[in-house]
Amino acid sequence: MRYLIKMTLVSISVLFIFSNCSPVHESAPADIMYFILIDRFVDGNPENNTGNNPNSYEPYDGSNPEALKKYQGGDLAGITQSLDSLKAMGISMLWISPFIDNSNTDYVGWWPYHGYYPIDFYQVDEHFGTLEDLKKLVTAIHARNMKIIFDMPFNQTAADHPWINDPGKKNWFHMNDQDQPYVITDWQNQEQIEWGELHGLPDLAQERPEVSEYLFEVSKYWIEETGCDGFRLDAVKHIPISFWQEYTTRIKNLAGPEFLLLGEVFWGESWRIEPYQDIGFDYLFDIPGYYAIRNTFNKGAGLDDFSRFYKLNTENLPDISFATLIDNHDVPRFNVDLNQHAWEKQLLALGWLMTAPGLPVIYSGTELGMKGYAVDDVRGESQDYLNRLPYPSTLSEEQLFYKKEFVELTELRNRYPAFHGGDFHEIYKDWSIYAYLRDLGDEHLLVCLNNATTQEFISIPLPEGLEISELHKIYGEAVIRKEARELLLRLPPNTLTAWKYDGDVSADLAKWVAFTDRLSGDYKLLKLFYLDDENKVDHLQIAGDFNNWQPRNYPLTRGGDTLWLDIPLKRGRYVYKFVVNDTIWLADPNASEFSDDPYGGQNSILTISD
Ligand SMILES: [Ca+2]
Ligand SMILES: [Ca+2]
Ligand SMILES: [Ca+2]
Repeated sequence: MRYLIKMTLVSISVLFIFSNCSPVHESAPADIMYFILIDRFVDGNPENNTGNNPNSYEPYDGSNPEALKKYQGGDLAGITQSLDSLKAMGISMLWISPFIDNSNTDYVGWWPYHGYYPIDFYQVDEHFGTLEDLKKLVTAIHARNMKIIFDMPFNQTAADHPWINDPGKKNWFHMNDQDQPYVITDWQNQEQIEWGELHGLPDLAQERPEVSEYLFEVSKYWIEETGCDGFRLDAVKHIPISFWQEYTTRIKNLAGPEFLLLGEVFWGESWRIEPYQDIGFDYLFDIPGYYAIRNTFNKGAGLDDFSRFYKLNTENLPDISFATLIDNHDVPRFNVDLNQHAWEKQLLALGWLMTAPGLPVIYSGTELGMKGYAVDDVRGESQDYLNRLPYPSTLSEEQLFYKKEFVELTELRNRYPAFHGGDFHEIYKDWSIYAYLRDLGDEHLLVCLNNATTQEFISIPLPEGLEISELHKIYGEAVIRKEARELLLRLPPNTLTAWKYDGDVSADLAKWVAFTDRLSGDYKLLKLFYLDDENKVDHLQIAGDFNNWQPRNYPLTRGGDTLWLDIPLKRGRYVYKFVVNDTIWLADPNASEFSDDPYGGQNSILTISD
């Protein structure tokens, strides 16, 4: 029933868009990228499903999770068949998982259906099709005015790559003095990260000219054979920066400045990404932003912490264009652990992605609300394969509804260039509500999102330098009224609303605004205490996933040798640490639960239920 009501409201707002149609902009709409794990998408040719090993294929029927370690039949022909429906979804660019020929055997029980165990860099894997299928796909993409980028795994090879036993290729791999592979034991040590084996796979020595030359020739081959539009480069942080500097220059010289290079530097901290910002990539994935989005819209971190995070990210990484994401095939899907409001929260996170700067990258299945699974939850094994379920061959009514809601967001982004290329200004933030402007030329947009599970009423004072006369709703369900220098809003729970307005934004309008300490109806105040019996604490803060691990001050009172902190939190399960005197990070000894942190220490866990 809820669906029907919501659909009616949406169709009214769609009519509203057309009746207030904005002038058509000259600039082409920016891209929305869609990521396809080839094997898990559409099976366009069942004849290639077993490849050259019948054991490699076992269809998943919902009750045999072991089958997900094998191939599921998706292929290049299946993608070609799906292009019209992808285009209709507002997608303009595809990133496909590696099609390069993979090992023909399993690796400790796992078949290389994901494409990251290359055995022949010059062949198409037999499960995915042929070179002809690949060329057909690129032609069909370009015929629809779409683009496609290929995933290039250059860090490692399959464990049974023929070079392993080739004496002439001995030094193509990283080996230590004892002729043994390096193992990554210290994730703070960049040399280990670059030279150590990932998942125990042979690690290519890209600093050797013959290896870098080979990888360049491979790239050149695929560009010249297919006319693809770019590469997504895998495991960038595991390959020396010197390689990337030369590689990106040579590829741009070969394929032209428009050839897109998207790098995967999988670090959650912006300072770790900083060294990669000026080495020739057009885009890097916004992994820090991924964590902030997840902590905020899935776990209930405050929007002030979200904003503090983005400010830091923007300031630390001024030269990066980000490819933004809410999840991908390497992490649990966004909605993992979200039982209540799972789709609403996911749509809200996607609403942020579609109205914020960056190149949105959507993991296939996101538009259907495909369910995510937590690490180690189900079988005590990697979560990977459970977050890589096959794309449904027929869509349920619920999935069709989700897809329709998703498409409303892509249409919103595609219709208004300011969402992609406009200036960003906050105008309001409290614990649950975030309002911001996107401004490009004479296109002025206002977005307000409510991350509370409760309906909220707020008033936003208009900052100096912002003039708003008329507001026209272009997306969502909130109600707005302008009175003198104030906007009055009623915001439904878990929603984002956008307006186009007539008015003016002065060139010196501040990018960030002060935090309004206003709690939505779904917050609770939690008291945590810290025993300071030696009276050594001058400054006590907390950092956790509820504030994106940015240490934050909370109201603090002292009673004898005990310090009490008042922390507003929503229902959920959180991981945190005390930060004492700005430098010492400690688990809360009074927590009832703990987990390991990535640095050999412990985090505390707290759970807030109803
Ligand atoms: Ca197939
Ligand atoms: Ca193969
Ligand atoms: Ca490496």
